Amino acid sequence: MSSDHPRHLLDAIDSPADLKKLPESDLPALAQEIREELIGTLAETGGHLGPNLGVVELSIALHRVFETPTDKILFDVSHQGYIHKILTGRRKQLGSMRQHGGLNGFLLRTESEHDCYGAGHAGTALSAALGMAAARDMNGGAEHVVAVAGDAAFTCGVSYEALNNVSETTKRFIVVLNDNQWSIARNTGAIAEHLNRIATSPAYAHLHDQAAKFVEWIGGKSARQLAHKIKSGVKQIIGPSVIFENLGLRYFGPIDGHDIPLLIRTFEFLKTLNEPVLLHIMTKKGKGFGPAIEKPDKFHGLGKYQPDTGETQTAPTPTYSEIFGKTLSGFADHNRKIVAITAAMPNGTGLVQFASRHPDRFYDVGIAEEHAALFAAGMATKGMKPFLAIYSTFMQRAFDMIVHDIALQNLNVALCMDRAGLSGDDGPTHHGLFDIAYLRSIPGVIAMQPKDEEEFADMLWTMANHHEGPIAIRYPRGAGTGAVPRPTPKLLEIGKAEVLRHGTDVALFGLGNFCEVAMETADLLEKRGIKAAVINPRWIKPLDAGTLEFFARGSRVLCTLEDHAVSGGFGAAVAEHLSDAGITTPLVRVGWPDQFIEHGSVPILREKYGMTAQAAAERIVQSLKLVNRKTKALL
Ligand SMILES: Cc1ncc(C[n+]2csc(CCOP(=O)(O)OP(=O)(O)O)c2C)c(N)n1
Repeated sequence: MSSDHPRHLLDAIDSPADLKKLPESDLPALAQEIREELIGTLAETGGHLGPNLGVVELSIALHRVFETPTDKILFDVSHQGYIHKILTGRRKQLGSMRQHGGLNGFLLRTESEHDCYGAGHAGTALSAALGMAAARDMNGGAEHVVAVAGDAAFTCGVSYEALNNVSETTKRFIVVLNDNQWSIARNTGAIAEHLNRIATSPAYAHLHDQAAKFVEWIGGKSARQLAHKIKSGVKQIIGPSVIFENLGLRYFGPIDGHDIPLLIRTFEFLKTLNEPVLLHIMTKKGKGFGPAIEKPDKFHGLGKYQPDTGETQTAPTPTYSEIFGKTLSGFADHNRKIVAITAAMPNGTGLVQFASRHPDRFYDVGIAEEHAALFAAGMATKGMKPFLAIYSTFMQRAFDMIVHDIALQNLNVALCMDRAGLSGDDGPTHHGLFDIAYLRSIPGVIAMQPKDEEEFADMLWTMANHHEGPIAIRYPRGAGTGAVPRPTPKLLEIGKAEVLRHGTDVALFGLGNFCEVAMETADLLEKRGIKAAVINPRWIKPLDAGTLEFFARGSRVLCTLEDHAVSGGFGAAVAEHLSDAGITTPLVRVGWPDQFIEHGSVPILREKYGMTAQAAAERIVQSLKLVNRKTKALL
């Protein structure tokens, strides 16, 4: 059911002002309509269903009480911002979500004046909101600043860095801790445990009943009393406020995050305070959709599904992530030193099998990439072989740890960058287009990318048997060519490329998943009478200097192709090498241009940005023409 479906209450809402016109008694029914709309539309577009179903009431209450765009509401990660989009005039575009030219799956400052801050990575909301509050105070502004963050955002170190500065920065600041006990998988760590004790406490259940009755009774006249009751009630539970109160925020809650009148009264009260506050609300991820409640991890973010049953189609070919998990788990059967570390992505990185087979050597450290890298470094000093599996885009967080801790101390950490390359519909916050640039400048780091799944397993085996310092691998989202890994993987020679096809006019170096594109390009060139060699470089660092120079000296034009930003990428490494070696063979570099690439399907974006075999062949032909002209001019 899409947004074309008539919905009595929702049809009347095109802005937060419209929401404010509805009688409060209609709001629960509005929440129901929004849930139906989300479940129906996302069944066709895919997206972050579970997190959004959990914040329907919260989003309504926030927009009922606060005035965006004047007031600022920041959503951490912002994957739960769909209702905010619906309520701020974007309902009709909901069906275009995550498609090229349609709504982004996260919040973007360029998409709406109501999106005061964009995000996609976790843990950014509190610090950014605090910056806004400080600037407001400096300017003498009156607006409210509200940061909404999930319980897993509180596994991010940076959230505490923000809290550490709140009391000395501002007096007016509202943090909403949306506690559903789930990250993508179940939330982990001592903080999660602490929050869980509150949620499961019988005193909380009692308090919740009391609060609901209280709201009915006061009819909204004495919100201050209510808030005090909530506050003193919670103290009876376990004194959970201690952590936050000692950091200088007054703690309120926990309250039921699905109780709209209670949320409204509470926000109205919090608005009046002249001190930083943290409101702890309890919500259910996936509320209103049985399959999402049953499997919160699967329904955190997913592709198309059946709106009645939640059924999804499983891909016929295993993904790189699945092969990673299965292969590493197999290696760990025979090598007690192998340890797997993930930062809150056990499913995404394919490590679920490893976790159940080797629970004593599996660590989910929460959304804490910096800590994960340091933790791996520490393990490596004791002779362990940690495999750090993190998406390329999130590994950016750990850059300093890779430089200062892992590489500088030459520690045996295997850096596994999943989702390297274009991530497609998630958009610019999630594309893994910078990892070659940030890794290849670090002394001592070895980096590689496989052309297919068979070579992937060989590379993982090579990593497991490398004991001389950091070694990194990047691999794309989804499946590759479908090449099945051999039963016994092969040890690869570090720094040795693979020549797949010979040709004397042009040499194509197709890195990783772009090896296939290079092959296609060679076919297209062949049809035009141009003979092209195709090389699978395998190694980003060290480059196979011998093979590169051999083809550079023997060809009229060189071409590099990669699923990475063209600046600082593999092609840039080749250009630097050629320049240093005094080789002047023209080089065509195919890579993503020096700009942030929007969201959309991979084929559409490849076409748009000239990342296809046709576009590469055309550029090569033009370059050859130029060479021919120059050659003739010289004769
Ligand atoms: C730095 C970083 N690492 C990992 C992720 C992947 N990720 C997206 S949402 C999410 C879980 C968020 O959980 P929580 O903050 O509790 O919000 P909820 O989805 O439960 O509403 C994770 C791990 C990310 N977005 N950013």
